[in-house]
Amino acid sequence: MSSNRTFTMIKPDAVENGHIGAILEKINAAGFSIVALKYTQLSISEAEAFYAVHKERPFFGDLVTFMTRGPIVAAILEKENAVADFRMLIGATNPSEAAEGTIRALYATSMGENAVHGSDSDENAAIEGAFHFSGREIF
Ligand code: 3AN
Repeated sequence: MSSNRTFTMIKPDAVENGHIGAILEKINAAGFSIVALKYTQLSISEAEAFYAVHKERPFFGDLVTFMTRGPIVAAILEKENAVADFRMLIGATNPSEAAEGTIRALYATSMGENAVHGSDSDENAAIEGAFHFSGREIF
């Protein structure tokens, strides 16, 4: 995957609260194209693998429980400077620190339940996209 792509998930809290459509709308309005899209649910072992980098953190168990409690939307997004621009669009990890108008300011409820994921580097965008999508699911 080239550096003009990033990976996102609309997390179980935002799905439960009916925000899939509004979040996809904001993503498109910000100039991102959707090149892969899937409605799915992570198993416990999949969530543990996806978030393996956090496995020593005190919130790891809660994070895995949260991310597996219901369906998510996974997507690969394309835009120039995708990783950095998408991090700007979603806002800070803690929604109380997220800038006005960002997806987390609008739809996140807490630090743990923060509505969306966005890759933090080109390398992780490629790894995370490949975790969720096969080559024939990416356009
Ligand atoms: P981001 O999603 O902004 O890249 P990361 O990668 O540091 O943030 O954390 C991954 C996920 O772990 C967050 N989206 C959030 O759901 C959860 N998380 C991070 N830090 C905390 C924390 N201090 N307490 C609870 N959950 C957290």
